[in-house]
Amino acid sequence: MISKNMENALNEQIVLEGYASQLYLSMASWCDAQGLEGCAQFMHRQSEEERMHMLKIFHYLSEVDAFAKAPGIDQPPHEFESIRALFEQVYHHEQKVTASIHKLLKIGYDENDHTTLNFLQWYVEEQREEEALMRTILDRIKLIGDGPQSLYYIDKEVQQVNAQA
Ligand code: OFO
Repeated sequence: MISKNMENALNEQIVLEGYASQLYLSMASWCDAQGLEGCAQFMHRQSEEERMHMLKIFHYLSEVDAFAKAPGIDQPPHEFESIRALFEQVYHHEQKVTASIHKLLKIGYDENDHTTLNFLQWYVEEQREEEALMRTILDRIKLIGDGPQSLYYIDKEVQQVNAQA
C-alpha cells in the first residue's frame, strides 16, 4: 500500500506522460506536413513510448491497490517555428519529466516507500537515455544548420538515430 500523497503524485506523473504522448503525436503530424518523414517516424515512436510510460504507472497503481486516473487530454500545439525549435521543445519537456521523477523519488525517500522507489528506478534510467538522445539530435541539427537546404540532411540524421535507438 502506498500513501495518498504518493498516489496523487503518481497520478500527476500519468498526466505528464500522457501529455508527452499527445505532444509528440502532434509533432509527428507537423513533421509529416513538412515532408520530414524520418522525423515524423521518430516522433510517432516517441509518442508510443510515452503512452507506454503512462500505462506502466497506471498498472503499478492498480498493483499496489491504489487508484489510477485516466488523464484528460490537453490540446498540444500544432505549429512549430522550425525543426530545431521542435526538438528544443522536446528536450525541455524531457527535462521537465526528469524533474518530476526526481520529485517522486523525494516523496519515496521521505515516506520510506521502497516499493515505489524501486519501481521509479526504471524511469531514472529512461530519462537519462531520453535526454541524451535529444541532446544528440539537437547537436547534429546545430552542426548541419537548419536552413531550408539542410532539412533533407536533418531528416536523414534523425532517421538514422531512430534506427539505432
Ligand atoms: Fe516519459 O517522458 Fe519522456 O521519456
